[in-house]
Amino acid sequence: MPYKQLDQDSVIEYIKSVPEMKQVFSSFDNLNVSEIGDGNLNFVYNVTNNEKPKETVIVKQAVPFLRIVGESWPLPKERMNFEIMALQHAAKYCPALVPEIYHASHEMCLIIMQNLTDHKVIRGEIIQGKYFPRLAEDTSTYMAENLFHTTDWFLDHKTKKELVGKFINVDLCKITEDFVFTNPYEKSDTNSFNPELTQENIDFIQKDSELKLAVAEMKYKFMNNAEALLHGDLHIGSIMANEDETYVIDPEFAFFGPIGFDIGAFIGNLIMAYFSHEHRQKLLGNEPYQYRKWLLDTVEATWELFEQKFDKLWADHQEKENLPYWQYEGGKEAAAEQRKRFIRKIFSDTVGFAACKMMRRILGLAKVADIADIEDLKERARIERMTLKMGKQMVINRDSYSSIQELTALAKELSPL
Ligand code: SR1
Ligand code: MG
Repeated sequence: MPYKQLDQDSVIEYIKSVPEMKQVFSSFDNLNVSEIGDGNLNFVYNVTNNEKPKETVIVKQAVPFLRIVGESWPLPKERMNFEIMALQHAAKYCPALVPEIYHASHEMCLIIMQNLTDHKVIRGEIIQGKYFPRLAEDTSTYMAENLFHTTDWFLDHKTKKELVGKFINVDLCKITEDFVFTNPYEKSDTNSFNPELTQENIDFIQKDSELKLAVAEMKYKFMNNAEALLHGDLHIGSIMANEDETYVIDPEFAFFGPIGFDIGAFIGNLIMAYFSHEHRQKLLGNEPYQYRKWLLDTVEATWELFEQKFDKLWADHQEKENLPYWQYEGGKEAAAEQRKRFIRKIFSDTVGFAACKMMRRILGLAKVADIADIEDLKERARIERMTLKMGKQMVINRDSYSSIQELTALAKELSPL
């Protein structure tokens, strides 16, 4: 079927034409459709059988423009192919952590998948102060499994390069290059600020040479280090969860890039949530300590679990393959040292990328609701200044942090528990 942009009515017609949908819906007579997309790029429809609410799917379609801006900003709809491929790839290594795909169409640039009716996008829930006991465990597994199994440490040279080729995601990488690593650090029409931020606050980022060099180094790394297949946009709006389960969604930005980019995205978002809850917990009438502590505990646990899991996958693989340097005295120790050094480098990248992800959400086009929805603009600006201050220190000093606790200590220094 040639591409056609769907709407509430034509989604039903499309569903009826897909053979796999007969296994989901016992009848097409009373389907309810609602557009629920709250992201910046695509349209997302919830399709549910009114008579049997358990019969339900999500239809996600890419349109040939950037939704947050409108038709004046063209963006190839074929970006959906990356999401399809990335979900299929993740299903190999951590099927319990990604939604099931029922149908995918490269022509229609759409995917029909499992509707996670018992799970919510965690950003909104974290704003409300909800706990997700499995978040660090599951997110670290998702990252370790997907990232390790797409590195040269695991794949043979040919498979790796062929996969890198399939995931050359020109247009969505350009969005990240512009909106995460460029525009927020200079004067740009795409930036937007809280009016309560002063010129001095903006210059603190945009006119600091050391910071600009550091961000430029992170951008170069993003563009040139094809280490592993990334999710590419792993913020807390790309995770749906409840107390028992976690699902990672929306990998349309997938490409081969530096491993620390995914980890940094997730950790940077939790740090922003931590800052925002200095204000929010009071609004909710809660004692701020417990929830904010949980956010920082989750930052620490995510990194520590990721480090352990990535190292174990790698060590087990080295053992299984009986690599040559395991076959001499001291070889195993050398291999362990090699892993340690590489993971140390991932950590400094994680810190640098987390910083860029934080600063862009304050000065750039796309915000995070955690902070941007704070109605008292003076209070919002106060939280934004802490975020900028922390981001700046992190990116400049990214190589000097020797533990995740040093990073959470910095967050606590700027915004005490
Ligand atoms: C201009 S698009 C802004 C952002 O939306 C996505 O979620 C990505 O984070 C992208 O940078
Ligand atoms: Mg997204």
